Amino acid sequence: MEIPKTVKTIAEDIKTMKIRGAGRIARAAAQALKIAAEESPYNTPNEFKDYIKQVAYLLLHTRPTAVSLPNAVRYIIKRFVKELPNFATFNDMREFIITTADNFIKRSEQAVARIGEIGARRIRDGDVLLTHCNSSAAISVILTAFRQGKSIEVYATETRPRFQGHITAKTLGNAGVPVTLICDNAVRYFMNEIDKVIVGADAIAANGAVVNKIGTSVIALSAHEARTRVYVAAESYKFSPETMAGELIPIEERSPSEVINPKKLAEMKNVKVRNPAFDITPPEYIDVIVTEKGIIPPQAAIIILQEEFGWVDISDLLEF
Ligand code: RI2
Repeated sequence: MEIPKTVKTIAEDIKTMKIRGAGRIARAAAQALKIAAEESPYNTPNEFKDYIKQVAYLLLHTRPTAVSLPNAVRYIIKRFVKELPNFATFNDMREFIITTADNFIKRSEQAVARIGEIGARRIRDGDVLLTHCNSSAAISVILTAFRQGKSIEVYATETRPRFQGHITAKTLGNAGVPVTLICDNAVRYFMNEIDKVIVGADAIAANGAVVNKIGTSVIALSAHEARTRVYVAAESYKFSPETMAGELIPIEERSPSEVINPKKLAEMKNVKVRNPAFDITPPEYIDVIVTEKGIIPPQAAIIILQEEFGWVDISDLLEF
């Protein structure tokens, strides 16, 4: 079926990480469904239904790990499918997708702001924080605490291979927060100076394990050894319903060219490159997860999942 170029561009931008960050990816997917509805080349209910499903499929196959992406698509499609018998005209269908996508985007933005408010309560005046990669949720906590007048300092890892830590350092620095940019491998060297580690999440499993940017698990391990607390800031749509039914969260492996120049690699004999984008931090190394619904210990992840999705029928989830 024909899919508008604007929609395909969003899918491509997610794939190439022009649009990145689990929350932003989710909002971009919702936006893409909205645009797809607005620019639909099909105007009969049956065609439109199949077309929307195809757009959903395209979006779902852009990046595999961030659960926020399928959860955003599901939020819209599930409601759409449930409402199908009640649509009188094609226009009703189109309007429904547009409104539901807008609702998701609004809900997502509000969640990030709320996480900031809730998480900032756990930050004390004088705290030295460490963050990894570039998480809007973690930044929301840090900036809210800072704007409340708490004197804080942040260590930001550069986050090889894509250096998203530079974005974090710039954002926080521009807001007036004192930032120290460090190499990823300097984390243990500085850990004893850190009061709290605060990171985001791409996905959270039913047992409270957190999937986040590669390197997070070694930071959490180092924090655990130094008895430094680890906070994860994540919206409820980052929790993976599939994991309630025993599915594993796939870990994206990206191109070797992000790690080393292909020409340089070609000069090396018997060398291959692996480039996993994420790793898994077990719940034992996480103190709390800050969600927009409140703060939970990682072991309570199942409660958030049940509130969001009820008991999961895996065949239902895999439909898209
Ligand atoms: P927010 C990012 O993934 C990072 O791993 C970050 O911690 C996580 O998404 C959550 O980001 P990537 O897209 O949703 O850079 O909190 O691979 O912004």
